Amino acid sequence: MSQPERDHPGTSGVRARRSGHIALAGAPNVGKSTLLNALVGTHLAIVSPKAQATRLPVTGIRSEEDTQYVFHDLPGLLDPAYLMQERMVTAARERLRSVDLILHLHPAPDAPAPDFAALARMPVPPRTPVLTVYTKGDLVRPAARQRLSEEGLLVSAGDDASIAGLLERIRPHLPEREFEFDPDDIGTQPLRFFVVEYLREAAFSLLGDELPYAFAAEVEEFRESERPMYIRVTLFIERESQKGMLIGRGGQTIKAIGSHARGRLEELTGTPVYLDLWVKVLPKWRKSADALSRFGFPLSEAETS
Ligand SMILES: Nc1nc2c(ncn2[C@@H]2O[C@H](COP(=O)(O)OP(=O)(O)O)[C@@H](O)[C@H]2O)c(=O)[nH]1
Ligand SMILES: [Mg+2]
Repeated sequence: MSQPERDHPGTSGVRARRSGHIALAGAPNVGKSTLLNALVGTHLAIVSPKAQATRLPVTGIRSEEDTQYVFHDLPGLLDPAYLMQERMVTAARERLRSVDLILHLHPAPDAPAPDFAALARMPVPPRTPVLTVYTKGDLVRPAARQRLSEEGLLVSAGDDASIAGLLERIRPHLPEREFEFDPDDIGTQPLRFFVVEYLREAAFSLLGDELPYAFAAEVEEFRESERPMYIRVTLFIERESQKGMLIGRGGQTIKAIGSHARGRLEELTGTPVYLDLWVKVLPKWRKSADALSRFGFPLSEAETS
């Protein structure tokens, strides 16, 4: 078990600045988004006990005095079954190619982790260093916890010491260079992106087992300087018969979805938000190249080759 590399001693204690990009990658549901939020200290990425909540990469920044960590929470590396999943995996793979370090997350109760190149279906293993990180450390017994932390890295999202230990292990892999982003920034994506994400998070927690996967959202109007901030959003489902479930009796389900998303947005922006929600049916959007492009999914490898 190697110790974290130390910066050159004797330079009056001032460490050279480092800054770089780190991917949080792994199978669906291993705790990537939860870890991103713990690393950044804000609920930026959506989290769900249901798999595949994350559809597009989410970037979160953590700036310390001498280090800027730019984390990329990726969609789960799965074997794609239809076009949306192909695009999700493509987006994940693309991001894997542009980072300085890959963290391969795997739940501690399911240790050992599989081979990363096989999981990512990359015929040529990435040249980028890959560190295996066992997540959900709180779910295994102390003996297993001890063993896994000796073999590699073990974290629990709620355990600050494990997060600090992880950051220490990441730092030496980041290039020595100036910060890329303002140290006050916690993300790079526009607020519109998070409007959609938080609505989807609510859909995952309130809409049963199937419907969240057929759910999408699109911001139609955004009046950022108004107070409350006015945001009009269309919520999409795939079939007419799903409308009733989304809206709920007396509108209570859609109201709860809006209220969850509004809470998260107000926390993120520190300003009151008004969400004006509309519902539309968009048949088979998850298999439609046009709809997927409109919702921000980059073209899949198969579509561009
Ligand atoms: N007990 C425990 N549960 C966790 C931990 N990290 C994530 N989870 C849970 O695992 C599930 C999947 O988490 P999520 O971050 O959405 O996984 P992702 O699909 O890899 O992004 C959620 O129910 C989380 O609450 C952890 O450290 N401990
Ligand atoms: Mg996720």
